[in-house]
Amino acid sequence: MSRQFRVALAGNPNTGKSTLFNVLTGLKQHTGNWAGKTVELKEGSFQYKGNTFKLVDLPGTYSLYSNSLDEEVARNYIVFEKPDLTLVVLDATALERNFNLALQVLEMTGQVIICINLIDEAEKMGIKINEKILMRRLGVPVIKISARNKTGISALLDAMDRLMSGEITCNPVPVTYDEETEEKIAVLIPLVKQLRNSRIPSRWLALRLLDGDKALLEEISKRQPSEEVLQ
Ligand SMILES: Nc1nc2c(ncn2[C@@H]2O[C@H](COP(=O)(O)OP(=O)(O)O)[C@@H](O)[C@H]2O)c(=O)[nH]1
Ligand SMILES: [Mg+2]
Repeated sequence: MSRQFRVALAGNPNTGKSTLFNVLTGLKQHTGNWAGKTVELKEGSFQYKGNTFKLVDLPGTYSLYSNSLDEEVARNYIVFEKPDLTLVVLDATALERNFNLALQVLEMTGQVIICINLIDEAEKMGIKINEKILMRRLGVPVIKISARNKTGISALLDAMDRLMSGEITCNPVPVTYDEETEEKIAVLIPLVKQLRNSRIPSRWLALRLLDGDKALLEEISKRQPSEEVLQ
């Protein structure tokens, strides 16, 4: 039976997200306004092995908190719209900086593939990336690609297909914080879980609460019936 999957593309600005989006979707794309806001999200789709993959190119951001409308739109999409899969596109020449966003996404959803893009540039600079070690340490597939040169795309499509069919699974390794933070997280998680209908990842929400993310609380209030609003 033919299935349909929603795939979000996340990453820092200039990591080649739109280039990858275009490679995957070709001409089948349109721009939609997101939830009445001014941020435009490009949407497109493609078929692979009989299944349809609907892609959304999220705004490029350095983090996914509530610092800007772009960050809120990208974060809301991942947490509330729950795509079946999120592709995190990283710049191979600036991995350390890029991993910040990757780790944030991994706290929000376990259904992730890491695409290390601009691998051609990294190779020119003599940067060697061992994706097998990264895969083991992160617990999700890591694929090296060059969106511009269209290399690694078939490996990426194969990973997407195998993840969606359940042939492979993600087991993201959680980031461990200092003892004090971990104790607070442990107190908050059971409370956060009591929220009826809450499909928001509890550890992530606990962390956001500890960070005092008021904009997120407002978003949750907007999206949940009044009696479930966090006090
Ligand atoms: N060398 C190289 N350049 C790339 C690659 N992918 C994208 N680019 C270039 O990087 C720049 C930013 O790409 P874009 O797709 O707009 O990035 P976005 O901001 O993440 O959407 C453009 O000039 C692309 O042509 C790649 O794999 N290799
Ligand atoms: Mg772009």
